[in-house]
Amino acid sequence: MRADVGQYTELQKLGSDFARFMLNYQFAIDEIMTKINILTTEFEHLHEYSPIEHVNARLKSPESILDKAGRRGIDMTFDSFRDNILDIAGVRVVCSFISDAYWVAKMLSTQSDITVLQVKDYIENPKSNGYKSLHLIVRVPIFLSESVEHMNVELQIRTVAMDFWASLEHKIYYKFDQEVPETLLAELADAADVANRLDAKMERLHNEIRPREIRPVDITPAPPAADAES
Ligand code: 0O2
Repeated sequence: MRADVGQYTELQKLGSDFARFMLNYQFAIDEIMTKINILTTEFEHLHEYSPIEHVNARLKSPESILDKAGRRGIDMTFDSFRDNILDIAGVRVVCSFISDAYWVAKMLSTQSDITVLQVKDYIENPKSNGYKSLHLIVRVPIFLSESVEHMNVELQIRTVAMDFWASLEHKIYYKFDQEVPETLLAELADAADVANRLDAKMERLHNEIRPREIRPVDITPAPPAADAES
């Protein structure tokens, strides 16, 4: 095979542009992680327990971004990826209790530098397969040497039981390539019900020592700004 030096140089440039594009999303994740760490540490100090079991962050791979853009008919430009693919940076917060999940959402979304663009409350309104989680798309500023960029981050906030169910369901869908047998779907629906009852029971027990109400988030997403970057 003969190497085409022109193509090779273009690929190198594309790789380098992609790396620069992704770097800003990594900074946005870093900002959100710092906010979560501060909230958790303060909460632990005040209440002597942690509302958060664990936090994961991930950057969508360039392959997944191109794949999603292709599936959704999104223009193959960085501007278009930024405007239309809102989960390039993702942070998943796994909480002990449902009330904690809403607390985390509220504490983050009311910070003055955060703009909430979208809220999907699959805890209040689970998906038909049983999936539960609270999803927020937030915009956070990152301060660079010569500019301030506003980056979108997808937050998924849920309980341990919801997370356990979602990761198993994801593995099953992956294994069966989306064609999951009916019996397994029924078992998954049943498992979702068990997980819900566990969450409700744990919340009740926890309330015995620390009474709290489950208050779903009351967040109105900001209207899209005509000149803002997405
Ligand atoms: P991945 O690989 O996990 O990132 P969007 O994709 O955000 O443009 P969508 O799908 O309407 O639009 O957003 P939604 O409903 O907020 O879901 C976003 C993410 O939530 C998904 O990302 C999954 O991670 C998770 N999710 C949503 N529904 C389910 C579900 O039924 N089961 C499981 N296990 N996870 C779910 P992606 O992009 O699908 O994949």
